[in-house]
Amino acid sequence: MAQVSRDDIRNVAIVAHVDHGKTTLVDAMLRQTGSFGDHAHLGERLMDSGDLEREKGITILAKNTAIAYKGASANGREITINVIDTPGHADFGGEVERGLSMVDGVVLLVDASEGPLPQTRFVLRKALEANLTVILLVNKTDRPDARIDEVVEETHDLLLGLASDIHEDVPDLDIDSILELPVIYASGRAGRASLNKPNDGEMPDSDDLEPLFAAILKHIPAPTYDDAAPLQAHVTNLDASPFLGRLALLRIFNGTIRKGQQVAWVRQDGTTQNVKITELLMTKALDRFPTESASAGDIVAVAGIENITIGETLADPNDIRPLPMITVDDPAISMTIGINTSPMAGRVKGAKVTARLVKDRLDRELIGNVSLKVLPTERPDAWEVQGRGELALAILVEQMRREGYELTVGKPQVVTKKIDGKLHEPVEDLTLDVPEEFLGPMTQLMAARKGRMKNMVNHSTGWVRMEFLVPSRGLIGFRTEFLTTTKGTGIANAISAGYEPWAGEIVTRINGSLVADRAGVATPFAMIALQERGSFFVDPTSEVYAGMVVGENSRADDMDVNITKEKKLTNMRASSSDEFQALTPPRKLSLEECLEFAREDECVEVTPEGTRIRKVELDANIRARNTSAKKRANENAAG
Ligand SMILES: Nc1nc2c(ncn2[C@@H]2O[C@H](COP(=O)(O)OP(=O)(O)OP(=O)(O)O)[C@@H](O)[C@H]2O)c(=O)[nH]1
Ligand SMILES: [Mg+2]
Repeated sequence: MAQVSRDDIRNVAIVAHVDHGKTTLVDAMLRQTGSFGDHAHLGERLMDSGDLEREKGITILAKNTAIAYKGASANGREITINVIDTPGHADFGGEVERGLSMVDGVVLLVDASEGPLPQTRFVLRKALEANLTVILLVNKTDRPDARIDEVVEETHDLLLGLASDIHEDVPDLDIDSILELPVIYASGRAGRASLNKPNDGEMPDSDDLEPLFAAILKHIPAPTYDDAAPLQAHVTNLDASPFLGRLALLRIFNGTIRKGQQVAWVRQDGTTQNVKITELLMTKALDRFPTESASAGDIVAVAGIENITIGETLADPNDIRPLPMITVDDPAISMTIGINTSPMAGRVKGAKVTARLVKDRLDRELIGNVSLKVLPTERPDAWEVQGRGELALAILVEQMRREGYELTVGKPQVVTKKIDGKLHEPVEDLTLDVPEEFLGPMTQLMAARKGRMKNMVNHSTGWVRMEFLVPSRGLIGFRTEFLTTTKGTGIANAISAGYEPWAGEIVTRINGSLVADRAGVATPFAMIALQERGSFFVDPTSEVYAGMVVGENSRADDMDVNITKEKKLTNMRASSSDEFQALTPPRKLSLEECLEFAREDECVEVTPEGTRIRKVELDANIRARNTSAKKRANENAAG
């Protein structure tokens, strides 16, 4: 039994806060090594291959690519660098945790101007806990507002803080080597990196990324394995191929896996089953190719195991040694997802509307998405779906919408917990970067949402950074208000910070809704007459139903309105184009904005053709009764 290391491979993950430039850097690494091949025409951010990823400009799923490196530091050999590009948005933290289970080290990217932010802390903590080697890459040195020295210092402080935080849990943590971590300065977009620090706002002094490749080869440990151990391969991710069906992405830790071989599949529930490897695939750049065998250190995909899932192990049937299951942090936000129950359900031709179809789709999502949970509700046609954050859940709904589903989606809620018999709720560390002038309004905004200020730094650039501990509940619908208050200039970042005792009532939306009181077609005439009362979400001539939210009231309470009223024909007729001109254009709410807007007694109707906000209870009389009952209950509780 000897530990052997494989010097022809490096497995590394790129981790960072959202938008710090991970995917762009991976592009540049692929470009420099000539790995693009047929994909050169695809343009920027090649790893962001999902439709939603390209549209939103963010990475949602962790993905791997294999770079065949033959540059100067390879000394004439070819070295395979498996790079995992991870998402930076906090809602997809589960993806990062899995990505880390595949690699032996990470490149920690930090934006040369923004510095370390909440997700930097999260990913770095996970990397240190897994005892992975860290290379620091200060990215975007070309930014005119770069402050490279400060950012390096802040990252060192963060490292030191984290190391002392976790050193009890990770006894073999080598704090000295952590603090001597290699630092690289780069502009990922320009494809340049150097060990020499450029001046703030300038390019690194090297023409390409060679210094980064050199650092990866030098500092990221080559995979090691036990040459006498049997096969142990860990399922760290899932993918699908139109020809082969489900693919399981494996990191092989020991032994060899061959095409056609029988292996033992150790399942989540502890049972074991023998399966045959019908297809074995190796990644090269952005494509997968069939291969005959792969061994310890390799990252490969296998096809043909239908229900295989993340965290499971493929092992030697004669000597089964399961690897630990992959655990991720608990979900903090939930919402109900059910069939479309609006009067307009089923209008879209071919839409998927039945409870069975919806449930099957949710179950399928669970297989690939470990940070999600689906629980039953009192209704047979609705489920409680729990996830890391609002965005993660909104993206699931958006994906289902595009696949042709019709749904009713409830307002996002927090997942509470009883700790020592007391109600607790999830809280988040929130970092706000705003121009100084918004300091006052921000403090007010956060106070209303029960945020507690923990720290404030004035970068003396006219901008301040404020850190709050705030209930996750207070952040539902926060983004819109924050952007309005800061006139679109502010940057807000939040990350889960565990559970705290319930903070009491939080009112997040001041204005009530304008609710259609009958079914019909919205007329410009009615809308012009009503537009002083608030703003609309629906177009004139669009169809509405009783109980549908057609706009935002300028007052606090809800108002039932007749938006279908026709002009009396005896009046002088103005041409309808005049009418349209007098009408303020309605606000078009995206799915996420609809979810943010909806109040407790409202929900969102989602169809392949669009989204509508509606009252959960469509009947105005029942709604009025519910409201007065609630009022009485509140008065009684107060009195
Ligand atoms: N100035 C400057 N901008 C850059 C550089 N690298 C990337 N960017 C820009 O930063 C933005 C984010 O880049 P991405 O590569 O998508 O960032 P990411 O870290 O992959 O983002 P997520 O995956 O969503 O976390 C894009 O608008 C890039 O054009 C750089 O070196 N300099
Ligand atoms: Mg990305």
